[in-house]
Amino acid sequence: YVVEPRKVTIVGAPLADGQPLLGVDRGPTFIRKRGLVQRLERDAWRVEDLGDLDFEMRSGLGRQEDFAEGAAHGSTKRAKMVGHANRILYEVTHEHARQDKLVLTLGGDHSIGVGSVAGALKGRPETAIIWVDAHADINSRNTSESGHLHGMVLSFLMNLDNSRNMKGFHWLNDESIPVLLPTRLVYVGLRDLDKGEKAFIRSLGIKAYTMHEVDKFGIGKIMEMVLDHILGRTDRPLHLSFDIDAVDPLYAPSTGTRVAGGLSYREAYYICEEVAHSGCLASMDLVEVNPTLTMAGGDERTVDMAVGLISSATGNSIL
Ligand code: 5AB
Ligand code: MN
Ligand code: MN
Ligand code: MN
Repeated sequence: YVVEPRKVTIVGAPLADGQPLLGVDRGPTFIRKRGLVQRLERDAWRVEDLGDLDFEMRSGLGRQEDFAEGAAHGSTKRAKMVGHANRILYEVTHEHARQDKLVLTLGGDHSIGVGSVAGALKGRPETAIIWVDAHADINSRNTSESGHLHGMVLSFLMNLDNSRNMKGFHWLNDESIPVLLPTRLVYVGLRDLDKGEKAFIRSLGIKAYTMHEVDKFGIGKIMEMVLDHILGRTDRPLHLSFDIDAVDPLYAPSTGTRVAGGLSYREAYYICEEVAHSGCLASMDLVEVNPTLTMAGGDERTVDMAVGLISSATGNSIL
């Protein structure tokens, strides 16, 4: 599968409402500032940067109230806002996917994956997803303990527990947006799952390469198995959804949900290099970079890692 020769669309999705911490909405700005466009142009991409989408919505409730301790306990937080923003993102990503471009979405928290993947699936229905993350992000409103939408992305895309009927997400009930099939998804880097998430992954038979398998087989073998599982001999479009918290906090500390024991610096790059090597990358998200969570200069390292990973996934090879 090949996108129109070396045309990439960049879209900033400055959303923070899928989780409690402010700052992740500034991810796209920081990633651009560290030279993303220049890197892509240097690698012979024709870049169209759409800038950041405007997600403003007048709603009665402020986010502080929604995320306050005990507020609306056990319920999904800011569904209207997150659903609304994702609808806007979906319209844009779908349009550019349809035009056969490589579509690059900069988060924002991972809840923006609803719109970016829905756009990819509508524009290119054969799309398969590689989800690189410490977390599985497959909670439904029935299983989520936090109510944070950045941990519920795949339940919308797969319509688990009838998620598409949640307020804010009705737009997903459109026959032209294919429901994501369990066989079209593969995880890499998992190490922090909720009980309900484990049950979904087991019962749906989703291929999941956790950190245990990365340790056991090594990242070289893992990527062979990943690409074999979702591509096999076919040549279908790949969507890479890369949550920076998949990377060990040693190398990418500026993110809201850090989990120790993650991908090494080289393992993270290797994943992106192999995706590039497949020749099938059609869309990508880089999410959860929160440059305002600074610890010992962490923000620069994290943002530079984000830029580097995008650069590798889009074909910048070492030699
Ligand atoms: B991220 C947790 N499973 O549902 C939940 O960062 C964490 O997009 C979700 O991967 C982490 O709140 C979401 C505990
Ligand atoms: Mn995630
Ligand atoms: Mn995560
Ligand atoms: Mn996170």
